[in-house]
Amino acid sequence: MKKLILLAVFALASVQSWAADTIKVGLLVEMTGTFADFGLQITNGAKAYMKQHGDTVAGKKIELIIKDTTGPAPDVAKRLAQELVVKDKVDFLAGFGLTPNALAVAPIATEAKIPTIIMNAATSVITAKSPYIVRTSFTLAQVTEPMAQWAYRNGVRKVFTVVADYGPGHDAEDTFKKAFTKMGGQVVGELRVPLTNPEFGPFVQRVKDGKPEAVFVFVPAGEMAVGFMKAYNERGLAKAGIKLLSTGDVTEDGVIEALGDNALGVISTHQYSAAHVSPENKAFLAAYSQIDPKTRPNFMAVGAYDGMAAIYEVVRQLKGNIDGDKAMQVLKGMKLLSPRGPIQIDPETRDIVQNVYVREVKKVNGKLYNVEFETINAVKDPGK
Ligand code: VNL
Repeated sequence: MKKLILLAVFALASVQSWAADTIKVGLLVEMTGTFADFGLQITNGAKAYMKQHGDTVAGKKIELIIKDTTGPAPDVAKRLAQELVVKDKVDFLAGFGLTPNALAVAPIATEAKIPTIIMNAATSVITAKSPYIVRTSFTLAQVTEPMAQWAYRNGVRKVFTVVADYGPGHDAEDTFKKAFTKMGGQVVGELRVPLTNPEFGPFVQRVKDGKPEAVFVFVPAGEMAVGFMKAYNERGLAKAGIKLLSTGDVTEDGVIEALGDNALGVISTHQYSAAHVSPENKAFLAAYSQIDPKTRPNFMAVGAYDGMAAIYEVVRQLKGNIDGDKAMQVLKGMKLLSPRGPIQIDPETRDIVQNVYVREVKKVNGKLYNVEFETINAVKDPGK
């Protein structure tokens, strides 16, 4: 009975938004706590797109409704998503810095038939949890496989892996091991660190004691990346000859200056660097700095910018009349020219297909950047 009432409310919600002259996008993001930088990057990226392209599409005003999930808090994310659907009658759900929040909202997307754009969360399974989910960010498997292959091709044979102990970390760990051992490499140790408040010192010491040639790391962007880098330096791993290989989350543009010169030479694989040279990236950086001149945009801002581009295209093609199923038809197979390069939504999996770049941390005009030096074109999520 409760479910029937809920369905009736959802049906009413979609009828009302049909007639309204505003398209509402509910952004569920981490605006406070340890992961507050994610919410800032995602909202800035979305606003940058709107600044650059105006806030009216097909005669309808695009409105962002921003809600704070406060961190990895699936119950909060779920309640806020329900409110956005039932009370605010949003046409789209979007945002999601963190995997647990995206997973919690998948059943609501399905039940209410709300197209839901994952702008960051990067565990492979997320898009399989609802036919109304698409992803404009990346998956850990997608960026990790090229790292394992690059390492082997460049002579690395013994690697220790360190990952955050939750969905994306498990994907990174599995993918690295599979790809690296398939080529003939060896994973000599695996560690999982807690997602909140990890004390990296003892973990990093165990890596050092394992005497690998390199350590492969995924921890979420932001404070955790800074914490890992600090322990890596303090425990003298570089001096012991243990190379640092990571996904771009660790050396992301938002924190790279805070990592300091110790980060010079770190090799990573990822989909976006602020140093990417293209007219699209130049325009993006200019739009972003109009929204927030004090921060450098990272991959999350780009995921949000492209997510808004996808939403604008849906509104345009459906002439402002948003229907969940029709919206999904437009999203499947959509191609966009992103600040990171060409991207496409795989029509089968609704996940992103994109270039993955191998980069090295270098100084460019006195500032630290991930300088791309190799491109692997049109990579699909190998986790599917
Ligand atoms: C996730 C993936 C979070 C990659 C991250 O930090 C990240 C996630 C914000 O899926 O939870 O860098």
